[in-house]
Amino acid sequence: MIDPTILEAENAKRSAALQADYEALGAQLARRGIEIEALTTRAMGFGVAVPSWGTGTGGTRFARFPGLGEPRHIFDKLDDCGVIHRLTAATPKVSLHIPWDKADPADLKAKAAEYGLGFDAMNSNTFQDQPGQAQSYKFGSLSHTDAATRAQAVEHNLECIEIGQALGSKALTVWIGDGSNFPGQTSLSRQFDRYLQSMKAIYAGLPDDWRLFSEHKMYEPAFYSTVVQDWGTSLLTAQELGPKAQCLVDLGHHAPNVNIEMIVARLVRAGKLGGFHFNDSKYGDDDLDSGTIEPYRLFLVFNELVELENTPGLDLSHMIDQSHNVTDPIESLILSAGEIQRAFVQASLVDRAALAGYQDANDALMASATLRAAFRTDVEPILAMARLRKGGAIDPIATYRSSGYRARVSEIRPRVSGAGGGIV
Ligand code: LRH
Ligand code: MN
Ligand code: MN
Repeated sequence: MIDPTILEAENAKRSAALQADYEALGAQLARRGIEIEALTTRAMGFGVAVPSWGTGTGGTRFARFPGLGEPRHIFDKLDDCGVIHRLTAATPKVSLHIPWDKADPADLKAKAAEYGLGFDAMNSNTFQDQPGQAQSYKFGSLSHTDAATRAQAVEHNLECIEIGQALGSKALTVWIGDGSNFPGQTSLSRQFDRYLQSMKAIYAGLPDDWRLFSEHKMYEPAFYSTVVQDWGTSLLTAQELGPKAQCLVDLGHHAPNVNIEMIVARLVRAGKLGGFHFNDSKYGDDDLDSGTIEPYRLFLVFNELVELENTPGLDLSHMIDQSHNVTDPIESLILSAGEIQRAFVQASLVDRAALAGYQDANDALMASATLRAAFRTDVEPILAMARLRKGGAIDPIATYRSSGYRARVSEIRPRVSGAGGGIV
């Protein structure tokens, strides 16, 4: 998919500069008592999953403007994920959405294996009706007033687990759009009881080595109330279900200015943080590229994760969940994987002993300065070196552009019209 001679040539153009930058950063970090090689090893061990649905142009509810070479189906999407991993060497897994990605699991596995890809959490979809579906989700799915509709939604989730088992996935993420648009439309308490009852039925079908992630979101598509609207409801759900149930934090699913890093710390404390959907946002669930709007917030999330990384039982699924409207989705996903990895490495170089000392001494100024010293450090040479050593690209976007991949696939994949189209 990416011609190795192009990759090598692109890396050759940049390797001398990288070596010089890496040595300079190494010397600078050494003066701060930090060993650069330890950070590079950590960067090399870091991975974040790509969402299959992120490889296509998402669109908004107003319009969709497809690009060239839009993936036609899951196998094209896996090709794109293979390219992203080849260049970043940081996206070893793909997260699938069912039924969007429904195909013979053996074929999916074989295709992923071509690129050395595995599968992260499966995502169910009971927020849309599918052709031929008996019951409609217009008024909800797992929390619907009608038992047959709830049963259909439970059955779909069980099917996602079954597909995921065949693929080697180990988790199911459940996000529902259930809620209400008007005060009084639904009983807030009875609706939640129905949701819990359905989730218990899904949990009962969960294999022993699987986890069930509940993903909260403040609003949208429901605009007055949402059943799983915040981390409190998500935690309540996970606690009521049992040890295999945990919470998934999508960074875009909160009110503006909510202190997400604090939610992260609380969920780890409760033993209930299961994973992330990384993206960035300015206003709502904008699904913008990670680290492009509030990079410091992303860093602060990773600061908590690194501080708590030795918490017994902590095993996080790092996943991206983005929608791309004006960029080539492959480029956006490459960029995001790098920004997420960057936040992880920056958080890894926080002087934790100094920070704890300043915190204990109530030295607010020096404590916050300690965090910012890490955040301000340009760790790009570490990220580039990690990619190079793993066979990836020093500059993945430039290498992707010179590979001609998009032009090549656009010859095979038919042009898609966005005319008249809204959100998928
Ligand atoms: C909901 C959500 C959830 C879905 C995905 C497509 O906004 O974040 O994770 O599965 O978007
Ligand atoms: Mn999400
Ligand atoms: Mn979302």
